[in-house]
Amino acid sequence: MNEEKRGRISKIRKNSFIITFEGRELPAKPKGSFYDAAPDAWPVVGDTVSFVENPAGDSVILSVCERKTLLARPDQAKTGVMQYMVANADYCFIVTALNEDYSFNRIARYASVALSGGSMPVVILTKSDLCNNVGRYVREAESVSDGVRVFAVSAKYGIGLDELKQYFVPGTTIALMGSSGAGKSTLINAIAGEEVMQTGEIRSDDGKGRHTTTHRQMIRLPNDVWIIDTPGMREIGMADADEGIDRTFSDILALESQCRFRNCRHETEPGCAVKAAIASGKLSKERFELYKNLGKENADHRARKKEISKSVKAYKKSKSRTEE
Ligand SMILES: Nc1nc2c(ncn2[C@@H]2O[C@H](COP(=O)(O)OP(=O)(O)OP(=O)(O)O)[C@@H](O)[C@H]2O)c(=O)[nH]1
Ligand SMILES: [Mg+2]
Repeated sequence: MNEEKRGRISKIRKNSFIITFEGRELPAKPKGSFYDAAPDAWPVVGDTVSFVENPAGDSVILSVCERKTLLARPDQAKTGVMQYMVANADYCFIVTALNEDYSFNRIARYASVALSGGSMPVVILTKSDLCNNVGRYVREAESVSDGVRVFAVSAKYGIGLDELKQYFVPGTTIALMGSSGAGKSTLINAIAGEEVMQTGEIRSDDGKGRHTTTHRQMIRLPNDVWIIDTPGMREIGMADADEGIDRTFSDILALESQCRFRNCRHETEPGCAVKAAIASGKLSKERFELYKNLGKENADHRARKKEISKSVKAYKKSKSRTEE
């Protein structure tokens, strides 16, 4: 009866967790010791957990099994705290619509976050039926990084979906991320062949979505592929993303290693391989600026986190003195 079982977290609402286990959905709560654990130790959607089933109420989550990947972003209030989004996603589908939603900058951000967390980024340009210049956008999105593949699809008309089949290998987990209204849930319905997710109209004035999906949710398709739908994100900041930024912009890193001076800032130094690449058209100035900006944002977050933890320590010290 009290045997330990293993299932996957498919949904979280406030502090109420749902475990998917042998086709059933079990409500569950983490055991008490989680309250003393680090924030990233808490279960997130996609996690495999060990638990004890309680047929009469909440099952008890005992531990989170080792994660293959973990996607995180800084919280929007910029308090230095990380928000852990999904675990064990082999692929992160970066969903961007081919309308006002399309943004080269945002694709690079998502790619950096995916690579930092260990997931393979795949760019999905949706609503190809609304765009008469699809090839241009595909090529531009491909230039974000050597590390990303790009597909243009129309979930509405079923165009381009066959090419995604290569990712639907049994046991694979795919998380979809992007802005509200980009078409994540519609794409999942098209992949699933039935309406498994709720979808919503975008606003007619600015093309933005209405945040139809409000919680992360994982479903298992009959072909044993796990799909995670996520709520649209307004922004995706850079934090703890050094590795992902380096991998997204690995060509720039390679150029930097060829500069004459090791500490070259790529400004006025002679023998600068980055500037030479920009001058010859091998590297676009915009992409280099983006690389610098994301790196700076990432470094600023680290500095802020340090500052916050210093003030928390100082506060705790002064508090313990007054209590003595
Ligand atoms: N023309 C066209 N419209 C699409 C396509 N895919 C999605 N849409 C429409 O875009 C709107 C938003 O789609 P959703 O799937 O709800 O978007 P979402 O990314 O899940 O949005 P949130 O849940 O708010 O994050 C809906 O009206 C869809 O019908 C497409 O391929 N072509
Ligand atoms: Mg949705």
